[in-house]
Amino acid sequence: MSIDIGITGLAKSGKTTVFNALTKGKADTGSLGPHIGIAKVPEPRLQVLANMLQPKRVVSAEAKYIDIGAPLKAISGQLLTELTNVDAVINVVRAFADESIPHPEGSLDVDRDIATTNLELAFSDLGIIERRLGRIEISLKGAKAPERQGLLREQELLAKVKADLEKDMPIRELRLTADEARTIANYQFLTAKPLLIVVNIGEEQLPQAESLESELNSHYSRPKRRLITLCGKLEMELTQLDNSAAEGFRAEFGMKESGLDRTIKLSYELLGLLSFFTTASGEVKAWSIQDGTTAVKAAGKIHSDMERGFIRAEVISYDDLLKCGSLAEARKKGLLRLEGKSYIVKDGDVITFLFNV
Ligand SMILES: Nc1nc2c(ncn2[C@@H]2O[C@H](COP(=O)(O)OP(=O)(O)OP(=O)(O)O)[C@@H](O)[C@H]2O)c(=O)[nH]1
Ligand SMILES: [Mg+2]
Repeated sequence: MSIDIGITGLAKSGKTTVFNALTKGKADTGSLGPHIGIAKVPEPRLQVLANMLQPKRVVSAEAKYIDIGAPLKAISGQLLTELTNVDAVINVVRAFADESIPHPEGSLDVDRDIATTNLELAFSDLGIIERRLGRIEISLKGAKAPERQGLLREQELLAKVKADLEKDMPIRELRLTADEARTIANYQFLTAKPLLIVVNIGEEQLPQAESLESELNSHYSRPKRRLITLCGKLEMELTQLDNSAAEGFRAEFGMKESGLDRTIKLSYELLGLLSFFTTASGEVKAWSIQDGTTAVKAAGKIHSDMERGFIRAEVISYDDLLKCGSLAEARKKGLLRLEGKSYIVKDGDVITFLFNV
């Protein structure tokens, strides 16, 4: 199970270009979506572990990107389901100037376009809420006391969320009780998901990329919402080169880190994800999980049999393992801990799951 990230934005903002850059894909920018692709999650510790343990295979965690490829207000049915199932949303906003590519709104305006997409996301949620409120209304007519209570609570919560959405307040920024948050989670609302705004700049704007990013972030950075600048076109072209040539280009353009690595890392931060590693069967693998995940659930991420037949986990932190140089040495030093089902997995844990099937 990978992390799924949906790519939205206005027409001709560079969604498919950014999608290609992220997934090293070659989707035709002229073609309609949806495009679906996989990206390896950058995790420098994975290579260090591989150098030490010399496994047969090294396997990165993966993120799945979905370029919806249709305007938000036009999507429904299967495509809407696809989008509401994602874990996080990327909104591509056009900042590059190119007269040969007409902007749907007739002019470049990053703030306006961010506001427009936010409205569209909210509009999709309002549609879901209204349909549900209508159904609750009908159910209430024949409902018996216990059922009635639950329906009334849900009605009240949805009415509150609706009023906030109408005041431009996305669900991810609402203060909800744990109970309310659970109810809301069932709906997969789009404005409840972490949002990464990718401002797609032209090559000529690269020297200002950093200052533009911090200026925009001072307006747009909120809980579970962040903004980055990225030159989609250049990043897409760089994916076609080998690593050292790409590095050379980056240096020339004064780009410190690959825009793709930054995009994935930021999405991970917004989602509260961390990495753990497994080393069984000669394969060193990185996995991503939500902060706070228990050992038994982490095992389930690898295979449902491992969750069902979970016995215990043998755990060592990445740093401790590095100090020991090998798992055998770590075992000798007594640094391999035995942990049970409810152990909360920490970032960088190297884990061997013991299970029976
Ligand atoms: N000059 C310039 N052109 C770009 C940049 N990014 C994207 N483009 C071009 O803009 C056009 C639209 O890009 P796409 O990636 O297809 O945009 P999109 O949002 O997927 O477009 P639709 O799916 O048609 O709504 C393409 O011709 C791209 O090559 C950029 O940074 N600079
Ligand atoms: Mg497209």
